[in-house]
Amino acid sequence: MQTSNSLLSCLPEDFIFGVATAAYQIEGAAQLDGRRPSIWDDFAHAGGNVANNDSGDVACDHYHLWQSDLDLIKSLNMDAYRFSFAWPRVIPTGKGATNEKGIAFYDRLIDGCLERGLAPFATLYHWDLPSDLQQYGGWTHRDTAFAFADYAEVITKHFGDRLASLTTFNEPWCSSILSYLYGVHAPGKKDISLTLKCLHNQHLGHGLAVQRIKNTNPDLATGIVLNLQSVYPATNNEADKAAATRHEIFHNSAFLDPLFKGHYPAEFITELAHHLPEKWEDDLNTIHQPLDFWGLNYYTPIRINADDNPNALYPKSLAASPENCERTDIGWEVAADTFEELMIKVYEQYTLPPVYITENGACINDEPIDGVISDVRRQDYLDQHISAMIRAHKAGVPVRGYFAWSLMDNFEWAEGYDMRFGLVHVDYATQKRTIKQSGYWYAELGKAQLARRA
Ligand code: GCO
Repeated sequence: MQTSNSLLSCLPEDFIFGVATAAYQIEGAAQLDGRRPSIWDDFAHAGGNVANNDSGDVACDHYHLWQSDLDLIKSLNMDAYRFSFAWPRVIPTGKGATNEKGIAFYDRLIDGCLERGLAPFATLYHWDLPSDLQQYGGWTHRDTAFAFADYAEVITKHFGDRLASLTTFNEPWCSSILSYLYGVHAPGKKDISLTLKCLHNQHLGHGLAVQRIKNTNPDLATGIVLNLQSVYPATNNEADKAAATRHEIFHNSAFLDPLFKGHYPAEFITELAHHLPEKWEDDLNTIHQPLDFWGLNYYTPIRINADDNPNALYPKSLAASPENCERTDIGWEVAADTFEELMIKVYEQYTLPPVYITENGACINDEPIDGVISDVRRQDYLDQHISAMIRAHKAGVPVRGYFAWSLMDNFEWAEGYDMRFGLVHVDYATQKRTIKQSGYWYAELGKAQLARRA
């Protein structure tokens, strides 16, 4: 297997390497300087929803440690830093008045990136909806889409001329299906009708926000980040193959089609249109905005069995648990070829703008031994997946950059702090950061890419 380093010369010299984080997962300072609660504060504080009843109250205390964290990113020879704005820090109630201390924090953070030569790749929504909007139904209520567009305009006016790009949503699949159908993420509902209303209103919010961003700053590169699934039937039997096709329509095409084709998949409409908001058709042109880029977050494939329960909901698919495969410590299968296959397949099926790999990484929970974290399995995962990305690029996929998830261990949503995805270890008792072996390996790759431009 060729390694990333041996394949690096296959990438353009302007290809960028970066690291990614998200506000609620790293900032902490949850009740400080005017920030009001988000649905994730409420979900975590409710108890029983997050491992160990962990929350983002303190997290990695990035709100106070952002300067040394930016120094850390620079020391890893990175070109770019992907972070998210916390809506409840910028517009605490979700609508109306902005919070000057919140604006000031992101002013310092973005200027700090620029001073260190780090391109700021920002996300508007990484799941921390202001709780004040949730009391009106949050994303299941159409008004939230318009509040989101107002928020997008505020961010663009304050920061747009300094950002390398602005992403509307990180993984709307998580903030709709994981949050409203499976109940695993905030606000923890299990209702197909609420799921479809949330999914559609988030699509609408995306389209409205792109219009506002472009009206405010036409030059600001604008896109969306999707966690598409690499779907395979668990067996060769026809029922599993049909279930895999249905699964792909529900979990991938219900996002890709409205965003990039201007309509929902026909089968999705046949099966589920009655759960969409009234007059949903009238929103399709707004949703279908031209984008400068899109982001792909990828970790693991999914293998599908048919769900033959007569009461099963569409898409009537179940995730199989294959035997004898390599897994990370969160239980996700490691199969880098499925990453390459997904990228090639999606560009065969859709007309898409260039893509950034906005998240890829491994949950490996190694702890320091004599101050050293020898996370060889994460290094191997990154090497295999960056190599797979380069092969997809050689096959014609217009990939422009790669962001490792994550800069540092952080609040892993329902898994709390038990699951570690960082290139840098965080001792949460002391907030001490320790670069792991994988971090040093990734830094060497970044250094090699920088050297190609010298
Ligand atoms: C996601 C989120 C990240 C996660 C990471 C590991 O993709 O789910 O963007 O916030 O922490 O992916 O699950």
